[in-house]
Amino acid sequence: GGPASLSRFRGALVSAVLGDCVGGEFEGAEEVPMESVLQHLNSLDDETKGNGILEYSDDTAMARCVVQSLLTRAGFDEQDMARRFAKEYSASPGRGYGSGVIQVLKKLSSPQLSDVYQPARDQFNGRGSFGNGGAMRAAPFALAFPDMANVRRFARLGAMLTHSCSLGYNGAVLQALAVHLSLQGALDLPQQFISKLITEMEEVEGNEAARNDARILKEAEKPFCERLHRVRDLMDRSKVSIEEVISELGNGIAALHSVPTAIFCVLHCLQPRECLPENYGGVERTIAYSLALGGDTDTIACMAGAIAGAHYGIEAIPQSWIRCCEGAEDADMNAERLHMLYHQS
Ligand code: 8NA
Ligand code: MG
Ligand code: MG
Repeated sequence: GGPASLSRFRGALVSAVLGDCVGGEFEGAEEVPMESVLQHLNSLDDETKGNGILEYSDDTAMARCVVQSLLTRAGFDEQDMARRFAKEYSASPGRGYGSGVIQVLKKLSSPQLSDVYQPARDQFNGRGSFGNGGAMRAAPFALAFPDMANVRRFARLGAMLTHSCSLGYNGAVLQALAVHLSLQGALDLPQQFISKLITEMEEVEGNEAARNDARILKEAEKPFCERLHRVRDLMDRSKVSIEEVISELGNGIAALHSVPTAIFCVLHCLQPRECLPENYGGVERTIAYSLALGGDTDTIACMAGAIAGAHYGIEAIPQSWIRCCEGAEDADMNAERLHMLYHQS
């Protein structure tokens, strides 16, 4: 489809859920042989097995809150979104939330709370979380706001409800911007895609708060920009090993060690790869490759899935995968509603 077509919206939201659901199998694993990944993915096609459904985790649980809030309020409402996060957590606390963010979610359910951003600010001795929990649920912001400045602004605020460290919320901004650009068809020109992201992040990271956090954590002056330059170096190379990707970009629970990685997975899988089955389309390649990196597989596959799905569209997703992932059908319906909201504004 053309820029911002319904197919791209559906592809983005559904692929994010698939990445989360199929990625759960390997979350936290240090090494994941591609053989195991393909075996896991093949079992999804095998309907005779009656594998039952793969459940979604915190990534999708929180993204669903973001979607419902944006749709119900027809825009960003921090009180409403915070309330939905808290309610979702108390209804289903066993979705695999990060150990720190649970405290925030409990505090957000207090009726006495006057500033919904305060619990996040209190995390980690006042430094705030740099986990990828803000970024993992950032895609819907790109599907609600056509204007890039709004995507930036609301993705940041939405993440700050749980992640007040700039290395956390700027990861969410980067993820939302990647989905935004992909939705416009920007991945047709991968070099320009990465250049645009770097240009945007130069501005996003060019303030005192970001510089300060980076200094305290002994990171580069503009940590996400530095990582995006590494992504560009890796994508220029003809052969890159999984080990190199992990050592250059990371596969961990910090946004800095997972959002640029997810972006790389998408770029690397724009073309067929030797290690991946020939009959795989782009979304399948991207998700399979993300899982093979190990580490925070559900979250990296979820983020890469959103970006890839916005590029390839819903047609690139196997029906058999949709059928066995909890929440995939819901995501498809919500994508249609977001598409309407996006084109109204
Ligand atoms: P979070 O805000 O609790 O952050 C995740 C973790 O990162 C924390 O528990 C800390 O260990 C560490 N961390 C974050 N900020 C700081 C800081 N300023 N100083 C020191 N340590 C810090 O949770 P989240 O919502 O960001 O979740 C991130 C990931 O963890 C998600 O992928 C989620 O699924 C979860 N998770 C990951 C695994 C895994 O093995 N990869 C397993 C279960 C849950
Ligand atoms: Mg998860
Ligand atoms: Mg995870």
